[in-house]
Amino acid sequence: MSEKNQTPFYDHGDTAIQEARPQIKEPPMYQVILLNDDYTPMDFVVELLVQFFFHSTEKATKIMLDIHHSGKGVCGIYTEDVAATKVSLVNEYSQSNQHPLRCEFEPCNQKES
Ligand code: TYC
Repeated sequence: MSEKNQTPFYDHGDTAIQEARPQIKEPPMYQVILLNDDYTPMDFVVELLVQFFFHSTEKATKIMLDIHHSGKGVCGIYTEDVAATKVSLVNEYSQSNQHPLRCEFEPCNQKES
């Protein structure tokens, strides 16, 4: 573009400048869920909750028992890529130990069915 075509800007000291507000939004969050089954040993689930989700042994035991009684439970809440990575690592670890334990993730605002 040639400089001739551009309208010159003269500030006579009466120009009001409004700063744009930063367009920052919280990322959508996902909950990582463990499903109950009849075969995976309880202590394997507790150790997994400590190792992959950094819960204390006491909290991990509570989560494991909650899953055992209710069918599923939340291990932690993360951004999408962190949740997806945790799910892959946990499922690979369970499979490599020949346990049928299943881990999934879903958006936090998803309605319960
Ligand atoms: N129900 C299993 C048992 O009785 C224990 C268990 C708990 C398995 C939680 C999976 O996500 C799970 N050995």
